[in-house]
Amino acid sequence: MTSTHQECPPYYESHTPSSGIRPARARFESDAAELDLNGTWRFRLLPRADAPTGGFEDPEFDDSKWHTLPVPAHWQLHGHGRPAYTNISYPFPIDPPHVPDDNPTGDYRRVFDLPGDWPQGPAVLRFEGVDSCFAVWLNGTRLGHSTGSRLPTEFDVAALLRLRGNTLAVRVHQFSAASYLEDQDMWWLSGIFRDVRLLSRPTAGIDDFFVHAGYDHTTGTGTLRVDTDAEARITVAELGLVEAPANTTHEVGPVDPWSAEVPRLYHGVLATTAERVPVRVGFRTVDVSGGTLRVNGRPLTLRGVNRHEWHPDHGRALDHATMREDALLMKRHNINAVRTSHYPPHPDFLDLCDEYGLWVIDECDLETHGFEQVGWRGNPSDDARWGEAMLQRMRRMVERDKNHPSVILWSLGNESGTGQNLRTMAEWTRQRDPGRPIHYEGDPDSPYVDVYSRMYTPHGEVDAIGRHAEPTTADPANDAHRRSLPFVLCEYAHAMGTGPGGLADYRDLFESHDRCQGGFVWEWIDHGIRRREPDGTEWFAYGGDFGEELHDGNFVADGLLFPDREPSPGLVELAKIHEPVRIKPHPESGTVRVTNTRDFADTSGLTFHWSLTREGTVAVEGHLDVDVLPPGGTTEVELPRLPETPETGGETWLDVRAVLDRECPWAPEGHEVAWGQALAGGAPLLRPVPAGADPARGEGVLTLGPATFDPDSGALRTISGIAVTPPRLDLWRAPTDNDHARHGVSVAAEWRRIGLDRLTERHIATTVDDDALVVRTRVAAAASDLGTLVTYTWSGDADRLLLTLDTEPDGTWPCPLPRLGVHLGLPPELGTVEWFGRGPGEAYPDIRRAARVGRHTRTVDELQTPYLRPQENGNRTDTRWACFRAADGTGLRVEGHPVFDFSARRWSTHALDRAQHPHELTPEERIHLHLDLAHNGIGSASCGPGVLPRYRLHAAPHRLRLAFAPLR
Ligand code: IPT
Repeated sequence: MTSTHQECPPYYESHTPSSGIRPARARFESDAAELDLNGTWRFRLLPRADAPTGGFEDPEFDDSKWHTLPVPAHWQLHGHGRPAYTNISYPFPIDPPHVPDDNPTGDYRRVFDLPGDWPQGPAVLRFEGVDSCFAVWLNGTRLGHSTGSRLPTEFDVAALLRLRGNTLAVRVHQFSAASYLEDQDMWWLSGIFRDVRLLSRPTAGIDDFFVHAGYDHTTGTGTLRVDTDAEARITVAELGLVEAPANTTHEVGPVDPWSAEVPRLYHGVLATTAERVPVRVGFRTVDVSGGTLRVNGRPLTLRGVNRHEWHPDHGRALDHATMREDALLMKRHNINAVRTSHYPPHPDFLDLCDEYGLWVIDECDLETHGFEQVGWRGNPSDDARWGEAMLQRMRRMVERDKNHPSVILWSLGNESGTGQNLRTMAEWTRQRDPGRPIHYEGDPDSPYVDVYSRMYTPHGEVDAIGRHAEPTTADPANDAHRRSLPFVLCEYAHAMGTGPGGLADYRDLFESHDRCQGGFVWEWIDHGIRRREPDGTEWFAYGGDFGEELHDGNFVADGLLFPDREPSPGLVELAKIHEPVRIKPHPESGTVRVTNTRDFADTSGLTFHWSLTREGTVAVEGHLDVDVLPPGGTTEVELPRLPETPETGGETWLDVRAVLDRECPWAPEGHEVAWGQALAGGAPLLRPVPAGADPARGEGVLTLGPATFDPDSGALRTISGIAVTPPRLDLWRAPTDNDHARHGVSVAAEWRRIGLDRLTERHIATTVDDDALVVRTRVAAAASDLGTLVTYTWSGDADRLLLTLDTEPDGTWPCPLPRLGVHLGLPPELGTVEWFGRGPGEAYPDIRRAARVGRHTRTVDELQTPYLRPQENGNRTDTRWACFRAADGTGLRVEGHPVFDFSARRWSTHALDRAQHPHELTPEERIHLHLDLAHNGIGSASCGPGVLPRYRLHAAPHRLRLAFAPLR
């Protein structure tokens, strides 16, 4: 037997990106006929790409035994094969352009009739996205093949169409040569995952067009030019433009410009005798001038997020409602920009950005990150054989999306190293669309881009860049070019698990340097896949949950939204950081300072309310008249005369809120966009530190005020009959993803090394004197000589108990402490917490701006934040007092002297640390209550800088004072 060697590579292992496809063009709707081919298709999954087709492309083929599969969809999310997650690693050997023999291949079939009134003439079959490589047959004839998963592909089909019984057959390979260009940090998911349509293309219709709508900010006038090969005329009635010729620049006089803040669109029609295309025109001019990125002459502040397309049930096959929800959620959280990481989104999303107003960096479907793991050897970006594939990707994105006013920057792709092919992409783009600057982060020399872009840059370095003082590179010419560019953080503040900390500090840098024009938080949404236990319990899977051999665990869960689009505390914080107006009440002078932080919009549409609360209850409130402020404007507004604050009525806070005064396209009337608060006087309702009770020894028990103790160990047993497990020093927390720091310095590893997760307590002495019980211990871990000397001093009066906890480090600690406080156990019925302090959400030293001082109520279960991988969460800070109550209202009140942090959960820190998913956590027969002096900050070291020095909790002598009182 002779072996055959395949000389000519199959199309799915070829550098050639496609065959038989039409040239790229703009995506638009028109009055020409079209047929939606989404819906239920026939489907079978084969294990290899070279599996014989068995004639499935033949219209006579019998597919009645096949499965059905919806289009659009990923087959792995419908029971065929399994999802797999890797970040940087290719899930196959790096052997370009080859892919493994085991290459899941999906065959799709669909039979369709044309509507009776389907017009004669050209017709185009359009796929908006197929992952990763596919070949198409219509009525048995092969049309060609294509790659570029998140890019459209069109085939001419008129010659093959018939009125009835058209058979469309599509073969899709999971892996192909193109997979080397699609190494984005996301699930590997395959199939026809975006829309499929048949489009009639009238002979004298409009194949393509390019709207250029410029705005001259010095005169306030616009120009409009529509380039097209068609004999077309443009009408924008509102501008007095009626059937004006295409390919001519029209001076349209004064216009309202488009911006993300005021997304003014003019509706028009581009028409030939055969076709009418509705167009939406937004007048804006983007440039880089004087070292800043400007739109309509004004420098921008990008308050952005990186958005992958994600739905917990449908993966990257998003429906329109989900896309809209994303846009609305962004607007409602004061986000003004999106980087479409790392591929062009479903085109409808860009329509929504035009409509609601979001600045967009449209990013090409390109990432070759896995080559970094082999020292960038063989990276396609610098290999001429990949030149056409890479350029075609750029061309298909730019042509598809060029008519969106929201798109202000083109991005060449993500993490693809350096090389000539990237330069060629940039050069082609600049020539095709001189109206948009070019972004690419991956080339530190930045020679062919228009903005200097970096990711996860620590605060200190951002500050240096802001001062044009970044370190030099080998090439002075590149340095000079780069220093002339505006700076953008295309990724920062990695929103994985608890956090990200340090957002406010980044914002301060953006505001203090003209060169720093903001950035894009990584990332918008956790890519968790919804799963259900037999009992119906839902949870979200991440890498490794489908048995992948190679995976990156929960690194795919690093979003500001949970997979079900519930905002995480990180998003709530971001909304606060990015408030479009900043409000600073000054109760002492009876004024409020209001600053409009927007770049384009004034403050009309906002209305201001003030309220004075005492101990969290509104005492008086009213409306505040604030003049309309221009962008960047500030005013000092007089408050109405506030009533005197009685010294004893509780702590008094002045809150001022800015809300929408009417419904707007993205939020209802009354939606809060900003707030500020300040202490106006009074003192919290805390009784003075109790004293006076004498400890009394009884039989096997020591009594002090409302409490009983073990007379030997001095361990607390009960408070007013409520059995507790005694408070003990606790220094450990279940490490967050940021503590673990996969891509940074792991403080969690250090905590474990010194044994903070296995502390033991050695009793030193219990002394009882006139009015106090004093217990001294040394807390330390096996195999370590580091320790903490602890003194618990208990005192009280008839119905209150005071704990003064003094700690002193014994030895030299190599790292910050996770937390410092006590852990105690409460009866499980005390499941409702009311507290006065910051809330309602969780807060830590470097992520606490969104937490307001007030009176809040949550159940213990509601205090938990369900990060996809369980970890420290749910801390409440600056607490003056907290009441833990049973259903009948009885319970325990804890007071801070002056304040404390608390968290309460139905499982231990160890259980929290061990669990891989929230649903694995099972309630215990007690509530674990943590009362802390402080926590270490959170930082963003899961990918980026750690906790800034000012937010670290150091081992040092510390004192925490808490009072306990029964609630009857
Ligand atoms: C960087 C990637 O660009 C992005 O896609 C994502 O993976 C992110 O970080 C982390 O979630 S790569 C990083 C290791 C610098």
